[in-house]
Amino acid sequence: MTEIFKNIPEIKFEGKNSENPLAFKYYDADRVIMGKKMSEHLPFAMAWWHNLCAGGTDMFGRDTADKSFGAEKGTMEHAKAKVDAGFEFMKKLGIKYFCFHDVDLVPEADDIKETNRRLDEISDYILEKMQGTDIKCLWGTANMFGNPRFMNGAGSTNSVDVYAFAAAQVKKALDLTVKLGGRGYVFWGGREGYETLLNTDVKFEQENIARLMHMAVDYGRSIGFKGDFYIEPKPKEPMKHQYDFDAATAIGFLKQYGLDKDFKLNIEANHATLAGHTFQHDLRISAINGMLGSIDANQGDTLLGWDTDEFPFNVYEATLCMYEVLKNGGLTGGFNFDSKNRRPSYTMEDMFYAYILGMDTFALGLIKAAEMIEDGRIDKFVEEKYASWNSELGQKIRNKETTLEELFHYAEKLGAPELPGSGRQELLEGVMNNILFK
Ligand code: XLS
Ligand code: CA
Ligand code: CA
Repeated sequence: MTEIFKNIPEIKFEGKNSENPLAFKYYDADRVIMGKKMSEHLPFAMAWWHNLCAGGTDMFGRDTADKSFGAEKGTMEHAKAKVDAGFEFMKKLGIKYFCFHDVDLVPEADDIKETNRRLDEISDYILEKMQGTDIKCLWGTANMFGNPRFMNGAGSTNSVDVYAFAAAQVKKALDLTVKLGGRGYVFWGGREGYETLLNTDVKFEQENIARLMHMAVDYGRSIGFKGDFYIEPKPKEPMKHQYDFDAATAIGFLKQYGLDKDFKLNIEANHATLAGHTFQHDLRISAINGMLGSIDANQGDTLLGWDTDEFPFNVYEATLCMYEVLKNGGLTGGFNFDSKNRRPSYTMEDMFYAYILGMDTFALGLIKAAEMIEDGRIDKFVEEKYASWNSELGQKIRNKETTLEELFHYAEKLGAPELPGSGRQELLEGVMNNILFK
């Protein structure tokens, strides 16, 4: 096998004083943090699409990066070259998982039968590559937003034929996910939404999406898929309004349609901020509902109103993310870098620098989040903040043993409550800084 990333060695941990750009400064796979190896806390995944397919094309210009990997684009040789490149890339970085859309793997043919034949061929090739390695699939998905047929949505489309095509893609993508041993299956509803309510029957569309998801669960379980299904919330882009707006909306939808036992959420940092939330907010909302499943680990630019999918470097955000993940007892999924190099970072070295940055940022976030928990000052404050609820009255309310009238009489007797106590935000932010920079 010819080496593709010729000047890139295996990336090793060298520690924070290293100035070697091709070394980890914080990600030390075997280092134990709170009883678990870093590599177990952080099951990192490579996103097939950004890393192996995307060359930097944007609305104003064509590719800057050459992702041909020595083969002619649009051929099965190219599809295989991407597999070769992907496995070499993951091995050199010590990444154990990948995520894919069906159409990332092979060029889509005019007829679905031919596309599926190509998918069988490439998945056999991927399986071969997986042998003798500990690389696995984190999750698979079907791209139901790129082809023009999905202009009005997939599960939410007005066309029953397009709906059937979407269902066929989901079936095949589930087959592939199971074949490659995937931990999860993602629904990102990129075109499941609307531009104007003047032409949209929202209730009808949402019921049809739910039906598609139910069929996916039934089929998945019938072929032995034991993992989680995920919804990946995103509020907008490409549609003006997407039904899976944020974690809370997606959870409401899953509960409304009886899908909450089989589905969890795949939270993407940049999508949370597009919804006007912090990343931490959507993680917390998912976690308290028992639905924090997996993470797309990128970062947006809040000065821009669109999905920039940048590699994460913000250690504050990564720390608060890992704080939520540790409190959640980890993830059943992992951390997929749904991130892309900036357009001018077009060389092969840049692909490695980007993943090193992302992996180091989350490793540092993990170290610092564990320190925050072990330090205990923040937890202690939160416990004390709610201490009044330990009173007899507090317990009665929590145990659903009070009435409005009883509380009315209690309030009358009291006359006026004392102020509830300082929120100490600045103090706590100082504690976090103190831990981050000590
Ligand atoms: C796009 C989404 C997409 C999903 C998978 O914004 O992040 O990449 O993760 O379809
Ligand atoms: Ca995104
Ligand atoms: Ca994503």
